[in-house]
Parts: sequence; structure tokens; C-alpha cells
Amino acid sequence: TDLPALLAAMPKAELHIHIEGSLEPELMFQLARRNGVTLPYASVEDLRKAYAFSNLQSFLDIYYAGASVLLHEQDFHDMAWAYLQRARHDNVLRAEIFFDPQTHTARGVSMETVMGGLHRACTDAKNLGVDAELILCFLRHLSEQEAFETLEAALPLRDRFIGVGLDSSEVGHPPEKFARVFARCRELGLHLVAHAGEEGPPEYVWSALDVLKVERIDHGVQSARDPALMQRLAQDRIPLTVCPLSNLKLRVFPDLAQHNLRALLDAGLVATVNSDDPAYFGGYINANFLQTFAATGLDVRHAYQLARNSFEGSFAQASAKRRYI
Ligand code: ES4
Ligand code: ZN
Repeated sequence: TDLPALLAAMPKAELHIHIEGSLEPELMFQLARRNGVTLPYASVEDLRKAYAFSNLQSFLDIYYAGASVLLHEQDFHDMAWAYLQRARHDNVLRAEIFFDPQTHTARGVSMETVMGGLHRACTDAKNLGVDAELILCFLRHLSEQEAFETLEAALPLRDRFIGVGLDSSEVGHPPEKFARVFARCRELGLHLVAHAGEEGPPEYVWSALDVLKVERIDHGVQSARDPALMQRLAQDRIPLTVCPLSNLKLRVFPDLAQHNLRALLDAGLVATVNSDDPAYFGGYINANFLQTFAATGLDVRHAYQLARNSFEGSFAQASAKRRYI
């Protein structure tokens, strides 16, 4: 069998994609010109040269600067539409898309503008055969109060997102900081996820589960350092949305051959493969599959397991999930 062809062609769900991280340099420059925004880079090539990261923070600084070109509803639409076409190409049938409203509202862009453009692209994607939904992420380096204000601003648009997440600088900003925000979101019937155990310790994964009561863990690769946590994740079938090329570029693992995806799968965890910030990390979801399989020797059984895990771990309706699986 041709494993790369199978990986590319198999139906899959993408559960960990930051839409602002799908903004390719070419579109970034196009939007900068359209909006009269000056970027601190002379050209697309100059910008791409800056994509040499040493850890999460060195990436986030450049990622937030890149988002400064997004001003109008159409900009958010065009960015999301470009991603959704790319997702279709990779046979993504279901996409649960993170967005960071605080990155935009802090610059005077309204919640309505951000969610209007993103949601319109998700609606249009039905015609591509991609079922796309939005997950609002709180920036964990900002305060609890700012998270509550963001939730308030989003609630008039409650029908345009299915859940909330927690992202940005992890170490020093443990899940507990947002206990009350997530409790409120839970009361509202929103789905709950959080980044945990990307650079941060297993303790942050425990508190994401036990304090925030999240349904999935984004990244979670540091969980492998804690056998009791591994048992908990396996027993409760908590999905981990793993992003191998992200982990490589942010130096969570020194090379892909050292990545622990195989160990997570072999321990019975509901691990999935995702792209995180594909415009910055050098590949969309299929590139993540192809490069990780080539480097770690995963086989055809792992491929089917990862495809099934992606639909099981999704927030699609049970009836749709059964059709996918
Ligand atoms: C992110 Cl790779 C990563 N980690 C945490 N927060 C993020 N936001 C966008 N990409
Ligand atoms: Zn992420």
C-alpha cells in the first residue's frame, strides 16, 4: 500500500487550527496593501526569514504582529476562506477553528467584524463539503477580567461559536487563572478546551481537566512525563490535539523522530494530528501526517486510528460522527 497516498486521501477532522496562524505571508502583504498598514518587513521573503523560532513566546510575538493587517470583515473572511479551501484539499471534512478575538478587539476591531467574517466563511464552506465551526480562545497572558469582558462581547453572537479555548503564553499562566470564566462558559452550554502541556508541566493538564473541566486538551504532549495522568487520559478518553510540526518549530522536540505521538497512541490515548499555525510552521494537516509518519515509522493501522480519533474527538453531532467513522 501507498501510505502517503492513504494519509493524504483519508477523511479527517482538524481540531486544532488557529485561524490567525493560517494567514500566509502573501495574503498578509495583500491585506497590508489593501488596508494601508505598514509591516516591519520589506517583502514576503524577508518575513519568511523571521520565521525561525526558539520557543512558544518567540513565535507568539511575530504571530500577533502579523494579525495587525486584519481590519475589516472581508479580511477575516478571506483569511478563513483560504484556510477552508486548503482544508478541502487535505480532505478535512470537519474543522473546529480557533480564533483570538482579544488580538483584534485590543486594536479597535469589533467582535462583530471578527466573527462576522469568520462565520460567513464557515457558512460558505458547506458548499465545499467542509463542516466548519468556531471556538473562541481567551488569551491566557491577559487577565481574568479581560476574559470575562471578551465573553460578554461575544454572547450576543452566541450562535456563531460552539465553544471556548485557552491559548497564548502557557508557563506562568496556569488554567486555574480562568476557573471562574470556564465555569460560566460551562453554565452557558459551551464546549470547553484548553492548551495544556505544550511547554507547561503535567500539572497544567491535570488542572485543565479537574478545574476547568475541559473536554479536550490541546497539545498535551508533556502528559507523557506523568504515568498517572496518562492513565486518566486513556480511561476518560480525553482527546489530545497534537501538532507535530508546531512542536518541531517551537523546539518542544528536537526532531520529528523524537516526537512522542506513537507513545501516546500506543498508550491508548485518543491522540489526533493537527496543524496549529500552518502558515508559520511550514505545513497544513496533511504535511503534518506525512512528515510525522515518515520520521517515526507509524503504519497504516495508526493512520486509521488517527482518522477515527479525529472524528471521535470532534464536537460534531453524534449522528454525523457515526457517518464519518
Ligand atoms: C499557539 Cl502553538 C500555540 N500555542 C499557544 N497559543 C497559541 N496561539 C496560536 N498558536
Ligand atoms: Zn495551538
